[in-house]
Amino acid sequence: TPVSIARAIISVSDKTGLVELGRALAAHGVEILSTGGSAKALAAAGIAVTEVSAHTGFPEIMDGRVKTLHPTVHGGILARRDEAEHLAAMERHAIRPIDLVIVNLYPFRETVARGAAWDECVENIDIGGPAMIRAAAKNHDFVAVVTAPAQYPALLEELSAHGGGTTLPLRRRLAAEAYAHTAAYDAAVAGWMAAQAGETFPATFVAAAERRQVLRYGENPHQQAAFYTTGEQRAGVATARQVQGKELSFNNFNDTDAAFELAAEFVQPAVVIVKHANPCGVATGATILDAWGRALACDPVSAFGGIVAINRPLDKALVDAFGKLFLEVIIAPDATEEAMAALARKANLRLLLTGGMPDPAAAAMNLRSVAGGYLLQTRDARAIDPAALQVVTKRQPTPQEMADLVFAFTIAKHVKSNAIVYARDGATVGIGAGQMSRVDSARMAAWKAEEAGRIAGLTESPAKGAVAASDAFFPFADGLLATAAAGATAVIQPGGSMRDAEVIAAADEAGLAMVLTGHRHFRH
Ligand code: 93A
Repeated sequence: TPVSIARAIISVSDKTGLVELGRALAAHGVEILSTGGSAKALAAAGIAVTEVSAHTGFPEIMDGRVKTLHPTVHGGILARRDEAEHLAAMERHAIRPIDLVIVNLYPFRETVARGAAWDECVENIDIGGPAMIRAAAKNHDFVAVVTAPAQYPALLEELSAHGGGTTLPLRRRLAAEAYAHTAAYDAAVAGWMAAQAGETFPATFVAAAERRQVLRYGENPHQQAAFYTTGEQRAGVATARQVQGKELSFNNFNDTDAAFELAAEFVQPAVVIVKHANPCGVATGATILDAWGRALACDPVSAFGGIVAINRPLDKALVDAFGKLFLEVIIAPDATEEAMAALARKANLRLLLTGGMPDPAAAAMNLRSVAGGYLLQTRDARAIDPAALQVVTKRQPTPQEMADLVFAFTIAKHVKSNAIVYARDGATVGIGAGQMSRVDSARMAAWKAEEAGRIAGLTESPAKGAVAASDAFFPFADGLLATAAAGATAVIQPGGSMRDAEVIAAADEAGLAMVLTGHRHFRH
């Protein structure tokens, strides 16, 4: 049988939907207790409300640090209504039951995010709120707890359906959500404090992430999956608005992230086509339409069912250029009305708009799991430093080759290792990804280029006259020679192998220009 609500406590920082909620509760005959600001907002809307200080007979003290931390409040929340001793204690201490707790916490994360000073961040660590939330969640047999305006509709529906009462299944669900909420809140505080103390890797790692969406399945249909977001405002899959299309799958999230992060590396208009988290075509150009044609030409076969990321607003010309090609997701900072109208015809195609591009140099964490643990590292935010580039061959790269080398190496950073990327005139012409041997990647990329050339009806491989990038050094000359055999004229790689001298000599002998970056980009 539903538990009816005689009394509720409302103490909310986010006052969205507060008045409507208060009205609905009042209509169900609920007595409302509330703290300073919340009480003021309710009273201003003409809703009958009792200040918590009046209820407890104890004032809010210490600038509000102590306002609900009182046995009259916590006893009212925690008392078991089926325990004679608890009921007697309530009687003895004039504690009246509180059957509904509506609390949302001081905006700690938001305060940190806007760059507030230490003291202000600390002041925004909520103590009384989590105490009430945790107490109510513990006593979910009798008490319902709500922590966000997004939960108000479900609560009000429940009250309407059950004569002003709440049912145990809902209270249990809310209790679980409440503990997840306070845990994520404390994790954010812990992470911030560790960061302030200069600790990148605190002794205990806690991820402050909240479930956004349960996905239909994981990487495979027999796996279950969900998407969790950290609240970080980085433009991308977590913050994007989905304008149209089917729900994103686990693989879609992963691939779209890979595509957009790569698109964000370029200043010029750029198009990235991704399959299985690897780019299969990337190009920059005067316009995204120009870039599209050349990105697609790199590997038109793999582009089928691909994810497309661009770093400029999607326009109708590009939508038209997609033609009948089957794509899974498009992610862009924005889109014109015309483009959206044209894309609407492909009802299943997902369109994500992010409102901007993420900073490729931003610091962030990268997490993956292994049996029995997690590996945590700072994200690969490194870019080529033009001043650090070192030409080590007799032949100097031409300015066009140099531009293409930088372009190709930037892409190699986003290709699973071992990665070899051939590029020409701001477009990839062959990508070799994820091979166990670097020579195989070089050969694979050359073969891909040849195939694309054949499809385009060319008489020679597009790799001929292109440049090549390697994500890590060549341990032997064979990988380098494979790029020369494919027709590359210039190569970029980190350098640092024991056999650098041998590799440089081979480059000279093959007439290649070679540039060392001094840093590598493994990606596994
Ligand atoms: O400073 S607190 O940790 N001490 C408390 O006793 C307390 N009780 C509720 N913060 C406390 N709260 C928080 O106040 C709530 O979690 C809510 O975020 C906020 C609502 O304050 P007001 O109603 O004055 O706007």
